[in-house]
Amino acid sequence: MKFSDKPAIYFIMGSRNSGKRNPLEVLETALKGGITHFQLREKGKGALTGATLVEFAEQCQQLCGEYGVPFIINDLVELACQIGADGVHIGQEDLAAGQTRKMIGKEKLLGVSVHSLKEAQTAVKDGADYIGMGPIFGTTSKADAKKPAGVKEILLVKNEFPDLPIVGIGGITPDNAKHVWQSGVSGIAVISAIAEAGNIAAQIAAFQASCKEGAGK
Ligand code: 3NM
Repeated sequence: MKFSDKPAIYFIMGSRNSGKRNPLEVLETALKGGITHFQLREKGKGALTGATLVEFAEQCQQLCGEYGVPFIINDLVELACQIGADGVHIGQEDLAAGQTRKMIGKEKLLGVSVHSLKEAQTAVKDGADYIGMGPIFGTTSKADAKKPAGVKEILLVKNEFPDLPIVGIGGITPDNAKHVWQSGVSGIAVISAIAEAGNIAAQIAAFQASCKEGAGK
């Protein structure tokens, strides 16, 4: 599957990222609002496991299917294969990208988080369809996030792989997203600015507007 033809607003969420709100309701509102990708990232304390996780993943998958949005699973390659997700996203500490590609076959999207040009080169060699790069700004959504790195490394990767879709991540809000788009990314990946937004639809509209602003460079 190709990553995307249009600028991606890539929403990431686990069952615990939506505060007091029902995560499935948050997801459906975000889908209605116009997110282009959804990644289920079920990590950390209180993460669902076993049959409950499978059931939650299938509910997310069903919703994404209704809105024609690719459903991507973070890290849990076997779960993605078991339920037929559209893609898998892995980090540097997860199963190696080459091995993941072998497990998921050619059709599913493979995304890899990288932090340097060297890691990007390896991800491309191993068959990544797109890469995630971050954190661009400070984030509280990932316990082991590295120091904010801005867009410097994105520019290096973009220069070497002009056609490789790159998704920026980490602390992105409608106010700072313009700078991320200006670095040439194909998309922005967001947890808290959407999952915790008071008005999710308005927040996604603001992200869409930031893309148009950033496109002028
Ligand atoms: N990965 P928020 S930063 C899941 O740097 C994730 O690879 C990151 O959440 C990386 O939009 C991050 O709330 C958290 O900052 C992004």
